[in-house]
Amino acid sequence: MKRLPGGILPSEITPREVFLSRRSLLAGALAGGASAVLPEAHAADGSPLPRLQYTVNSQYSVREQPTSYADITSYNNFYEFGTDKSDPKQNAHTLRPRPWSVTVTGEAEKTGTFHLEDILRPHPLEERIYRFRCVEAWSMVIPWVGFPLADLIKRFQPTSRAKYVEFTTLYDVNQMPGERYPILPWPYVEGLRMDEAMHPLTLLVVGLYGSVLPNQDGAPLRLIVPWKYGFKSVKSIVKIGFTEQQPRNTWNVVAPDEYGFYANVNPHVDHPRWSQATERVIGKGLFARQPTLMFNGYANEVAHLYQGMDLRRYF
Ligand SMILES: Nc1nc2c(c(=O)[nH]1)N[C@H]1C(S)=C(S)[C@@H](COP(=O)(O)O)O[C@H]1N2
Ligand SMILES: [Mo]
Repeated sequence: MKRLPGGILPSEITPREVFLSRRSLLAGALAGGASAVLPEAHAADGSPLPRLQYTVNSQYSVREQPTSYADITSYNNFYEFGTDKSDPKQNAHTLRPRPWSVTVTGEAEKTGTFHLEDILRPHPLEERIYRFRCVEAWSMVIPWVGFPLADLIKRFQPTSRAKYVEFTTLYDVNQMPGERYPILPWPYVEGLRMDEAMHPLTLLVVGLYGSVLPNQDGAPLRLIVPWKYGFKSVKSIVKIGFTEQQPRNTWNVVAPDEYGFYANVNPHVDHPRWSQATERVIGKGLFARQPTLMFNGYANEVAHLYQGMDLRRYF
C-alpha cells in the first residue's frame, strides 16, 4: 500500500461523519492524547474492522515499505487455528475477542482479573512500523498499533522478586479448535526477562494498519518484540504473570535444541536445520531474499541488554 506524505495511508482517511462521531466519543481522552479505547463493535465475520485513534511514532519506525495488509493477514502462524500459513485466516472466525479479560498474577503489588477496556484505558496508542522476522527465515514490515508494555507493567508495580514476565494465550477449545489436538502443549506460553519487557521497543499490540487486530493476527491483544524471532510474539493474551524463575516458552518446551528462551534474531547462529543468514521477504516473490540483520536491525537499541552473554549458548 502506498504511503502519502506525512506517513498517512489512504485507508486512514476517514469520512468526516465518522471522524466527528469518534471525536465526541473520545472527547475526554483527546485532551491528553488519544486513549486506548477499542471500538465497541469488534467484527469477527469479515466485515471491516473498526479504526483506532493513535499517533504515528516515526522515531521508532523503520523507513521500509510495509508488507501489504493482505499478506500480513493471510500468511500467519497461529497453530490454535491450524498449522498452514493460510489456516488462521480461514479458521480464526471462531475466536471472540470481545468481551475479553486479562488476569495479572504473581510478584506484583496489584494483581487480579481486569476487563480489557480497563487494561487499555490509560494508554495512548501509537503506530510503529517494525521489521518482523520469523524463525522460519521469512520477514515482513508491519505497521502495528499499540503501546509500550513497560507502561502497563509499571501500573501493576512488580516487586523486587519479579525477574521475568510470562504471557499466556487463551485456552478454549470452542474458540480455538486447534487446541483439541496435541500439536503443541496448550495453552501457548511465552516469556521475557524483565529488562526486555521494560524496553521501549516492546509493544502490546491491539491494531494493524490503523484498525483493530484481525483474529488471525492475535486479537484482541498480542505481544511484539521486534528484535526477536516471531514466536516470542504471543497472541490473544489472557494472562500476564510476574515471576522469579524464567518462564517456560512453548517452542523451547517442544524442541529445546532448536528454539531457545532468548530467540534474538541472529544471522550468525543458525537453526540446526537451516541457515538464519538470510530471509525471504513476503510479498516480493519466492526468490527475493535479503541478509538478516543482527537483532533484526535493532542492535543499537538492544545489544546492551545482552552484553557479556554468549549468544550461541543463550540462543
Ligand atoms: N498463541 C500463539 N501465538 C503465536 C503463535 C502461535 O502459534 N500461537 N505463533 C508465533 C509465530 S511462530 C509467529 S511467526 C507469529 C506470527 O504472527 P503473525 O501471524 O501475526 O504474523 O506469532 C507467534 N505467536
Ligand atoms: Mo515464527
